[in-house]
Amino acid sequence: MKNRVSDIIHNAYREGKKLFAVLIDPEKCGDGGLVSFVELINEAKPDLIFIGGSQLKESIDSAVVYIKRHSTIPVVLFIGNAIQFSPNADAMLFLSLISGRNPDLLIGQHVDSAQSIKQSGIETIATGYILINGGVATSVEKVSKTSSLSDTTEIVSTAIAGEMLGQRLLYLEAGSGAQHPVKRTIISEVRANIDTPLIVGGGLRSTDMIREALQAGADIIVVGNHLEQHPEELNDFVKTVKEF
Ligand code: 1GP
Repeated sequence: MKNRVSDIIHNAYREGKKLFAVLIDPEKCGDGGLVSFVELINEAKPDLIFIGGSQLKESIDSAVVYIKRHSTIPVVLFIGNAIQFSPNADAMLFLSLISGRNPDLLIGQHVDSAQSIKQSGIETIATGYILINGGVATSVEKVSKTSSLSDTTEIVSTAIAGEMLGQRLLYLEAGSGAQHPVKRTIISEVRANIDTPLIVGGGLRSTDMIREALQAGADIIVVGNHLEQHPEELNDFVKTVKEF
């Protein structure tokens, strides 16, 4: 079953099929919230479940195990530090924060955790993570001690460099709870210059915003914050992506 999530993503990309990933932050959800949210997820059937948080300082293994027991949707670690790691997810976005110049987040933490991640057998997907200015200083910026990018040329150059370095996915991130999502012009400029699946997330709060990101060239849409507050909208969000 190795590389299953990567295959799902790259096959969809080749076929021009867009994907929806719901983001779960176990810290914000709590046990009761997780139980009801997983029920909604099983009804709406998003393509992927991303799980993790930028602040959390403990393993998310129990949440991963719970989801794996109660859902067949692939679970992908999207974690802000090695402490959150769980070997029971289907895959892990192996993130390199290529918009920043913090060596620890470009290669340092990767070296420290490489052997234990390899031993766990989890599928890793090299992902170039690019923070884009979303109108507010996000927790990722604070935790990573890096700044987000605003200049389109710099963003495009960063994405091209990431692709040339072999990143299998590129993630344009406006930050959780961003005031405004990644601009359409930025998505389309990046799309025009790379041939790698493009994840877009941060501040997406409506089906119109999702449609706009897809039209601009996003391949995978990630929504967390808004669905924590309005879980009943999950079905519409998933439908918007599936019907695109
Ligand atoms: C954050 O891109 C994700 O890492 C999703 O952002 O929580 O704002 O949907 P939101």
